[in-house]
Amino acid sequence: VRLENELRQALANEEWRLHYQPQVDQDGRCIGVEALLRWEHPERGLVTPDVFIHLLESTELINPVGDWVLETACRQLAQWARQPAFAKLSVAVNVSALQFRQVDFVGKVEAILQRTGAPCHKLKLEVTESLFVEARDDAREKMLRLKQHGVRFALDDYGTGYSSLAYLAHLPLDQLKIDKSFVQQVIESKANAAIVESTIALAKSLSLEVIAEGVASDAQQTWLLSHGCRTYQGHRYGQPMPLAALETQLTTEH
Ligand code: G
Ligand code: G
Ligand code: MN
Ligand code: NA
Repeated sequence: VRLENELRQALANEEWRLHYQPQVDQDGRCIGVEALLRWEHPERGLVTPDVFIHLLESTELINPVGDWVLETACRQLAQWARQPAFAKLSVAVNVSALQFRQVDFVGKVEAILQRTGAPCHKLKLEVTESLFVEARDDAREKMLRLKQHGVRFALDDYGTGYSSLAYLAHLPLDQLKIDKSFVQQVIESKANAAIVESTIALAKSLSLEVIAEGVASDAQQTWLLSHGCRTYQGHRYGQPMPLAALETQLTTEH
């Protein structure tokens, strides 16, 4: 209960932060980032989402906090669009199913895009399979409305949920994100290698982009590249980090 009350105060106290994790191409060039929510607690320090996301969801605080995340990410996107060194970056934002199911979700995103002036085609929304368990047609309709502006969609944590090939074909997705639990064992485990391989093939046959998450070593990248996956995210390229650290990394890399 104490944590819940503190979460209720966190927005007013300006304790939310976004960290950014690089997403790179096969040459290691950063092509985008994933925005990841952090809570800067006055006593606990920096708190990661595994501690609080489920509480945000069960209290519906996920909606105002999710609005803050989208607004902050889009403001950053608009700012990067004006700087040649960062203009090509896309920003991926996690959207929980509850947030997506708000009646006015599409209108909210449209208003944020307009207010911030963010380039719509650089915004990628990461959704999970849980979104499609119920109200799949509603989800599809909302996605199509946002896609008219150029907003893109990634399916996060692919393979860990209620994967059904039916919804993959039915939904207007742009990218599959192979979950880190498979990628981390891709060298050691034949089963995980088979899952990753078939996911890459599936993405290709559905004309979806594919990104591997949780890439931690050169050997994993080499394996992924040789199996046709050319976009990566993981500690090999950088942890989630504050804005200043990301900008420093990107400007000193080349
Ligand atoms: O950054 P970290 O790996 O600790 O994040 C753990 C999980 O928390 C992520 O996989 C993601 O699903 C979730 N998460 C991170 N940031 C956000 C956010 O802004 N909104 C939502 N809904 N989930 C997030
Ligand atoms: O939204 P999603 O669950 O995909 O968020 C990605 C999470 O994975 C973030 O919490 C991030 O901190 C974590 N992560 C990113 N790269 C790596 C990695 O290389 N190894 C591990 N263990 N975790 C990672
Ligand atoms: Mn994600
Ligand atoms: Na994931």
